[in-house]
Amino acid sequence: MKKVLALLLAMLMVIGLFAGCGKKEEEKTSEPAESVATEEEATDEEATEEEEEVATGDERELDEDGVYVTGIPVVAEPWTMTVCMEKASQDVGTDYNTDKWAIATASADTGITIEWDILVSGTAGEKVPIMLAGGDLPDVFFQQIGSGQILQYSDSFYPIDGILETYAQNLYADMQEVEGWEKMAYTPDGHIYSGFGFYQNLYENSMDGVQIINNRWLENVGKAAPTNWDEYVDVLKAFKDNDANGNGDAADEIPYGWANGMWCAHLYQNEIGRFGIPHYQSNYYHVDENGKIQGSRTTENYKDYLKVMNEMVSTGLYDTEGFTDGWDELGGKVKNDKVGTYAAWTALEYLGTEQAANFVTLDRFGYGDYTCYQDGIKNRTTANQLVWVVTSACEKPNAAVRYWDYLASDDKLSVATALGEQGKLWDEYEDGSGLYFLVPDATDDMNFENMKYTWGFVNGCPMVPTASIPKNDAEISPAAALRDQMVDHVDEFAAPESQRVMPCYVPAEEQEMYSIYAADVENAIDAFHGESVVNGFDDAAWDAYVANVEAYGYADYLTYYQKQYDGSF
Ligand SMILES: [Ca+2]
Repeated sequence: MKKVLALLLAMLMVIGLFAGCGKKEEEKTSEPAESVATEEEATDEEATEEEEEVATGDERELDEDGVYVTGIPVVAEPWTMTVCMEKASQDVGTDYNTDKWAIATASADTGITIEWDILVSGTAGEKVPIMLAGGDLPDVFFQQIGSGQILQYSDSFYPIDGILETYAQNLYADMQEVEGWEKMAYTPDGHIYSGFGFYQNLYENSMDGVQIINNRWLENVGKAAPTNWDEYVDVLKAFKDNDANGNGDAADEIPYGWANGMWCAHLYQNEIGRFGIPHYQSNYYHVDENGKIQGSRTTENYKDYLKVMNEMVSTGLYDTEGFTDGWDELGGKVKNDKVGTYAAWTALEYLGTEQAANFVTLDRFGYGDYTCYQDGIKNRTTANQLVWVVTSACEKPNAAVRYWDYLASDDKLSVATALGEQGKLWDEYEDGSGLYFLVPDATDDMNFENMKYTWGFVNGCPMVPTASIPKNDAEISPAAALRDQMVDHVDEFAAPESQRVMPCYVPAEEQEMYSIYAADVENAIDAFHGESVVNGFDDAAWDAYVANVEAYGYADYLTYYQKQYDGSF
């Protein structure tokens, strides 16, 4: 690989194209044409060291399909490939080749034109399986293929594991940024079918709900924001017993609002962390600090959680309607100023700027002596496993791979693939210290979501490594920065990435086995949770519940996730 790189670096310097972006410039190739050489990079050690070897390096290696192994253009003769994807419903554009700056740029630079096979929004789930079953394949499926389809129709796709170090150098370098990337990338029989996509980890996505509390209510009842469980219960009682919202009715306050039908306001996901059990991706298991999958729902911690939650709900300190409430019901209560504290993405999800300003992030604290966790995973990986999947029908598969690899050659090109041209929804600080998000004024014809999906592919970009992910800058976008500040407040309580089960390929027979017991295990757990929180339980009921869940196959259920965590299917 080093030799190929040296060859390319030397060539790029000769024609004056080389410049880096992000921290991986030594590993990256095919820099975009608008880049300029800098002194620092021109004296790059690796390049100068081997420069003499490649004195004739302006003759690039061309393969038998007329595809250059490195550099641009990618093809010796213009070539057109078909790419199939579903159009996003928010995309108000008419032509991907002109609306999406990254595609226009990549096509001009690589010599490859895309003929789009666009599926109407909402139809891919039906049409792609028919295409796969009938062997009616485009050259590339873009964001349409899941890991199950890769395993089921493996002969229909082009594995890239053999060309990672040649035609897919940039994708390969990006993949290796992700801890445990092999488990995510390789199928059970040892193949890779796509580079990763989206952002390596987006800070605001480290967690879901973050608890906020109404400062005005605190002032009305003469209390400070609580910093431990006892103070918290004291504040909730003060909210309940007084006219905390100040509307003249001392009985209409809901001290803590929650809703199992609102994705970041579930009771279990937000409260179990106070009882020493980390929560991120599953309501039924967690990974301990030794990398072992543990059943969260048959522990003494969970038994304590149930007792305390029953006490909170039965005394009205926690909302009594949370099991049946959804997004709208909780939102109605919050908008009507009935809720003192709840777990939110930000207060702006329900409230206007003025009302939202009453809420502040609550400190995170545990119950009793338990270790305290915040729902979430520190800097969790958000990279997608499968994005750009080349098919076996493709006449020049290496060229199709290199087209996508070109968009991974510069992190700014990757961000532009997601969000459009620089200066629209993102830009670079003048001192070159990084990128930031922009949120322009919206119009009736073009709201913010329309902009994102019309100018870019949003999730459908080569993975943007952590160092190059645009920042939420408070001076540029206060609403986006608010979320980062909330995450900052409680991030120390989130579990580390090592306690997360990463996505991987699951063989069909394992998946089939899992489906036999999983629903029974989860249903039994959910039923006892609801019953116990609302009506309470005794030791005999607890013992019977534990035996019941085990009889349904909880041990097998946990073994399945252990294999996924270990990558040992
Ligand atoms: Ca009131």
